[in-house]
Amino acid sequence: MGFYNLTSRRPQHLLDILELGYNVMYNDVDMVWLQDPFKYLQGGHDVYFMDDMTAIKPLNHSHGLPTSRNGVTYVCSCMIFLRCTSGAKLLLKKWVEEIRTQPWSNTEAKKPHDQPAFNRALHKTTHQVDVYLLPQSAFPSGGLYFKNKKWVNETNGKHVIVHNNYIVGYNQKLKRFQDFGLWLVDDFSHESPLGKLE
Ligand SMILES: [Mn+2]
Repeated sequence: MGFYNLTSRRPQHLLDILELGYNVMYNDVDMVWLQDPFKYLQGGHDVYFMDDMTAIKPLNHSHGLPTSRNGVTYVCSCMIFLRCTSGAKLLLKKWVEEIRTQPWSNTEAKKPHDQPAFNRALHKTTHQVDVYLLPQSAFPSGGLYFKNKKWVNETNGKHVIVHNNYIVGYNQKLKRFQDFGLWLVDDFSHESPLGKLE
C-alpha cells in the first residue's frame, strides 16, 4: 500500500522539480549502476526511459516509443530522465491525470499503479513529447538480465543500469543481487556516508 501511495505521487514530485528549472534523473532503489548512464542520454530529447520487455531486441533497435499490436506498451517507470522542457512537463501532467482518472488499473492489487498510467500518458502525448527509448543492451529489465545468461554473455560490457525486477520481496532481491555479484554496497561501505547497510 505504501508503495502504491508513494508511486502515485511520483509524477507530481518530478513535475515539481522540473518547475524549479532542473532536469531530473529518477530511478528505483532496486537498480544497480555499472557504468555512467549520463553519456547515454544523447540528443536533446524531452524524456529518456527503458523498456520492461523481456524479449531480446536487435542491438540497433529503434529509440522511438515502442509499438505493440494491442496498443499496450511496457515502458518502465523505474528509470526516467526528464529535461526541464514543456514536453516533459506535459507528459508528467498527463501522467498525474491518468492516475487520477483510472487509479485502479492494477485490478489484481486494487491499488493505483503508476506504470500503466505512464504508458497511457506516453501514448496520449505522442506527437507533443520527444521521447527516447534507451538501448536494451545497456538498460535491460530484470526479466531479461537475470534469466538469460547467454544474452548477458553476448552483451558483456554493455550493461549500464540493471533493474532487479521480475522478482518480489526485499530479501529475494538482495539475494539475487548477491548471487549475481551485483551487491556492491558492502565492498564500498567505507566510502559511503551511510556506512554498511544492514
Ligand atoms: Mn523496481
